[in-house]
This record gives sequence, C-alpha cells and structure tokens, in this order.
Amino acid sequence: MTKEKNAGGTGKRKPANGSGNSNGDIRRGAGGEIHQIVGGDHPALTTNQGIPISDNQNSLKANPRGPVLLEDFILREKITHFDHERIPERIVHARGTAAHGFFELSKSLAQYTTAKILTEVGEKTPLFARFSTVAGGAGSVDTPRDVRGFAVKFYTKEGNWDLVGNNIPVFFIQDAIKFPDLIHAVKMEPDRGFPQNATAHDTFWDFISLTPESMHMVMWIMSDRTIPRSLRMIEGFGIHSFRLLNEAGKSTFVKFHWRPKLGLQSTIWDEAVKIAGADQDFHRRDMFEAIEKGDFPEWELAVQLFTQEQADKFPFDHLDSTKIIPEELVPLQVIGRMVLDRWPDNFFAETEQVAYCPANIVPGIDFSNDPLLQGRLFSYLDTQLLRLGSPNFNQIPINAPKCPFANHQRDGRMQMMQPKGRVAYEPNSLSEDSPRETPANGFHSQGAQESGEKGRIRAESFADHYSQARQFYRSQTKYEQTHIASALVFELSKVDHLHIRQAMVAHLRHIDEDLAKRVADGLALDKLPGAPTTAAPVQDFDPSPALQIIGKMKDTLEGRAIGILIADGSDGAVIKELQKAATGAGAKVKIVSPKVGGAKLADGTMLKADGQLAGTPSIMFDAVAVILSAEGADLLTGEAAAIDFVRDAFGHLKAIAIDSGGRALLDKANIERDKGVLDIDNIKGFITAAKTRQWDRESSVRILA
Ligand code: HDE
Repeated sequence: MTKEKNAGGTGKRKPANGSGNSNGDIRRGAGGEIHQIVGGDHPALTTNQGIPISDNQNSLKANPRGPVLLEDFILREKITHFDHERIPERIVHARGTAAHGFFELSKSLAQYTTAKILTEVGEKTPLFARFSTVAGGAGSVDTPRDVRGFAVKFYTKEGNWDLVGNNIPVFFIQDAIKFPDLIHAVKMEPDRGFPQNATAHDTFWDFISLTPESMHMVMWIMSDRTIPRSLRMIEGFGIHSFRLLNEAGKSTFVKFHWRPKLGLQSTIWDEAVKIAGADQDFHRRDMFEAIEKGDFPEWELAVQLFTQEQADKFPFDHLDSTKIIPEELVPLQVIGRMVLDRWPDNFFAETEQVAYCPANIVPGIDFSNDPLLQGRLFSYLDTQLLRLGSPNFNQIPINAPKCPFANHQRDGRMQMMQPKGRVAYEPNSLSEDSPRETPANGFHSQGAQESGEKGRIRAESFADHYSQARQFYRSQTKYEQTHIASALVFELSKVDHLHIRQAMVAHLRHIDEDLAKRVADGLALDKLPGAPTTAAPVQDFDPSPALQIIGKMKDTLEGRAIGILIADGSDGAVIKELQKAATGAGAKVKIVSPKVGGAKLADGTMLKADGQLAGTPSIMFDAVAVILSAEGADLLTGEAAAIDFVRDAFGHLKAIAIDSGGRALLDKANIERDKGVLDIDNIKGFITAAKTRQWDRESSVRILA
C-alpha cells in the first residue's frame, strides 16, 4: 500500500485492504480474518508517526480467538492518546460556551488612554468571548441559578487584552484571600458529592451568612439575573475599577459594561428547572443556532469614567468589588460594539483551551488597587499552568497574540517554536535583530505613590455591607422583588440547619424589613431573628432603575422563539398567517406536532414539524400558539405532554394564542382565560403580548413569598 498524506491533509485514501466498496462491508483479510470496511474516497488514516493503518477495526491477535499482542503499536498509540484526552477542568467556570467575533470602536477615548483598541475609531479588533456558569463541572447543565462568566480576549495590535468579567457587576467578597473558602462552600459538599451546580445547600448559605460583605451580591444572585433566558440577553461587567493612562501619563478610572442588543431577559425559576431537564445545552444551542443563522449576538461596550477627585466623594469605595457605581451617578458612555459571528471549529482546541487572565492588559490600561483584582492577577496564570500543562500555553493558537511577539523565553514542555541563533538573552551584542525593550510605546504602570502602614487590614471604607444591597432591592419592580423573596425562600428551604436560615433572615432585616418578613414567613420562622450589628450605618441611596431586568427588557421579538402546536387537521392558512406575523416581528417560529415528520393539515398538505411534542415542551419558547382541529383536540386532550405544554406556558406567564381546538386543550388543562390568552384572530394582540411576560398572572399560578 502506498503512503498517502496524513489524515487531516488533502491526500486521497487508498482503501484499506485494497477493497473499494463504498457501502460498508465485511471482508476476509489475507489470513482469513474478518474486517469491517467502510468505503469512500478519504485521506489515508495513519498513526501519529504518519504510518498508514491498514485496519482500524481489529487489534492484532495471536490468532482469530487468541490474545491481543503487545506489539500492536497502533492499538497502544490510539488507546494511550485517548486515555490522556482530558485535561483538568477549570476549578470554577468549567462549563462554557464561546464564539469568535470582533470589537469595533465607535468613540475614541484618546483623551484618556493611549491604548489603540480604545482610540482607533472604526478599527475592528478580533476577539474570542467565553460565557460560563461558575459552580458546575464542564458537563453540567446550562440553566442552574448561577453567575455567568463573561470573558473576552481582544487580540489587539498591542497584544492580548483580556476583560474577564461576569454578568453581575459586584462580587461576593472583598479580598481574594477568601476566594477558596467561597468556592469550597458553593461547590458540592465534599463528603457527599452533591449538590452540583447549586447554591441551595447548607455549606453555601453557612459561609454567606457569616460573610456580611456578600449581601449585595446575594441580592443580585437571588434576582432573575442568574437564570438568563439566553446568553445573548445578559449584561457583562468588568467589575473592578481599572485605570486608563493617556499620553501624559494622567490616570482616569474606568469601569467596563457590556449591554446586550437584544435587551435583558430571564427565565423564571420553575422554567429554568424544567429547561435543565428538557435541554441541558439550552444556552449553548441557542448561541450556536443564532450564529449559524447569521443572527449575530451583539453587545455595546460602555464605560464609566471618573477621576480620583470624583471617587473621593462617592458614598462608597470604588475599590471595593462589592459595590457598583450607579449609572445615575456616573453615566455610561457607549464606545463600541462586540459582534460574535463565528462558532469555533473545535470545542476543545478553542473553548476549552482558551486561557483568560485579567493580568493581560495593554499599554494605556492599568490596574487599580482593588484587593480582589490584585489577587486575581496571580491566580489565572497559576491555574492555567496546571490546566494546560506548560508555560508555553500562549502558543496554542486560541491564546497566541495576533500581533508579532518575541522575547528570550525558551524551552519548556510542549515548546512549538524553533528560535534560531545563539542569542537568548538581552542585552546582547551578538545579534542585530533580537528583540529589545521599547520604552516609548511599551507598557507603563501608573506612577502611583503608596504610603501607610503595612498589615493585614481592611479599609474602613469597605465596612458598609448593606446600603447597596438595600438600594438594589428597592430599585426592583414589585414582580422582581417577589422573585428575590421567593428565591431566598426556595434556597433557604434546602438548608437543613435552622440557625443558618435564621442568620440569613437576620441580615435581610438590614436590607429591607418587609423582605425579611416575607422570607421569614415563607420559611415559617416563629419570630424574626434579631439583626446583627453592622460595622457601618446603613444608608438610604436613591433607587437606580437601571438595576432592573424588567426595565431593561426590549419591546421586541428578535432573538425570541414562538412555538405552534399542531396536529392532523390543523388549519394551514391560520398557521401561515401567524408564522408571517411572528417572523415579521423578528421571532423564530417552530412547529411542534405529535410526530416529527409533521401533520396532515385540513387541506391535505403535510406540514413538517421542527420538534416532536414529547421532546419540545413549551419552555423552549417565549410564547405559544395552539392550532388544532376538533380531531386534533380530541387526540391531544388525552396526551399529558400537550396538557403540560399549555399548562407550563401559562404557568411561565407566556402569551398563548388559540383557536377552538386550542381552547379545548386549555379547558382540559383547567386554564382560565386572561389577557395573555388570545384568540388566534387577534394576531396583532398576540404578537404584542408575546414580547413580555404576563406578570400580573403570576400570583394566580403560584404561591409567592
Ligand atoms: Fe475568576 N477564576 N477568580 N473571577 N473567573 C477563574 O481561571 C479567581 C473572579 C472569572 O472563560 C480561574 O482559567 C480568583 C471575579 C471568569 O475561561 C481562576 C478570584 C470575576 C472566569 C479564577 C476570582 C471572575 C474565571 C479558573 C478572587 C469577575 C472564566 C479557571 C480574587 C470579574 C474564564 C481559570 C474562562 C476563571 C480565580 C474572582 C471571572 C481559578 C482567585 C471577581 C469569567 O484562576
């Protein structure tokens, strides 16, 4: 057999065993043994040494029914490689979804910074963005109640800049030294190995109840921000204050914000729980499908810029990561957009191997003294050395800069570069073209002056743990406040220890007395526990409507999905009209029917389904329509999946459009008509209702705190 180019190259395969059949076959080899052969025209399969493989179905045996021989280097290489295919998963943020895209600057910050990416208007900088949950493993589900990581690697002309943020603008702790404790508390409990991917357990709430600085973050994580509808509908925050440095070396503080083009939207808890069962990859699939369809996810990048003098007047410390700077205090300025337009070619090579590090910043940007940020600067490189196994992980294509890079670092495991010449040091007189430092445009730190006493100290200005938690809660709509209260009741109901539940309710009293009462009532506490002593007085800040989700929902169906449940005999004209109106409003429409092949409509034509009823529950959609003939209604009133379809849509506060057959199904499900349940004749009304949730319905479908 002649050697062809390696697999992955363009060489054509000479079929193994010289057989050219193309449909799959079982053949006898020279020794009479059986081979399974699949034909076709492919490159030759080889070992990693390039040796062509004649048989990839059978290991080498001493005789047809005899032992496998150790000399089978093909088997050993294949299995050995397989055995080593997994690398340690990220200790946090293990489950992620990522995509390629670009950043385009629309407003120059030249007055504040020399960074080219923030000064060259119209320039498109390539980037790779990864979204993640925090607590679960790489194979966990997409929709637990959890913070979402929002990490962006910009491949700028001046090196890689990583903005490694979250979808929540504050964090649990003020000092990085507490991070291992926090993560140990939230992850599965070490003796029992559960719960995975959930905060609703004793160790998490035990730690939180003893960590008052986490109270602001607790309000955010108990809000629906932690159960997003889509990764395309989350905000992103760099969290910490960073610095921008201009030509003259003058420093301006900056906070980075990502704002989704589709607006904010969340699921509701019961829905998130059911999605976890119906589609574990709900968010990943959504992102994949959007990009494949050309509906490129997009965010605005906005900044809050402020001076040291302004910062000195804030009623909180901006170096404390448990604090936001309300938009009403320092407005957001939009400076550009991020568009994600390409799905990775290979999940492992890109999404898994990408290594973000907040210490990767470019000239013109600098760090602040936020102690949480300072701790992060060390952690990421350290963990990536372990996870990716070598100091040369920057050479993995997804991590390598796209601008030229050169230095005198050498050798190490998995070195892919082959530097030439005898010089691997600087300064030197033996090489004219070896890399040298560039004082004029190299990276400079801000010339900050530090003074004061050394020690393990927390600043007085970090002592107020409740004022912004109160501000957050009081800024919400009444529906969102109810969800926060109900989420707390749910989570604390999973906590076995009474003293932990009590301690949490005690903290809530500093945030909002009514919230504390609602949660205490939901937990059936016999009395309100006494509030703990605070380290600083609790202040009443003005509410900030920008903190709501409902206030930031967009009046659009773009990026949303509508499901139409049909069966044999459904009215094709009605379905068509609805499809037209919904797609016209930007929605994706999917037909759901009892059989995936579709349904035979009243006019005798077949309409193909996008999903079979049992595998396509209404939780996949933002609104649903039920178009059924009398015959279809007869069939589906006897099908639990159909009854659940409408019951869940109603329970999840979605708009429902029905014809007379649909009405029969709603009757069977005991659903009362309200203003979100519309006749199919009123398509316009349905499209309007589909753009939001029927919030007023909620108190009629579940007992809320
Ligand atoms: Fe991280 N974090 N983190 N974190 N973090 C990691 O780095 C760490 C924090 C964030 O998609 C790890 O490569 C410490 C805040 C994201 O690959 C690790 C502290 C914020 C990602 C690590 C924090 C984040 C990580 C694990 C306390 C929001 C995923 C794997 C000081 C601003 C990036 C890895 C990706 C990942 C450490 C706190 C965001 C262990 C010590 C605050 C989005 O290095």
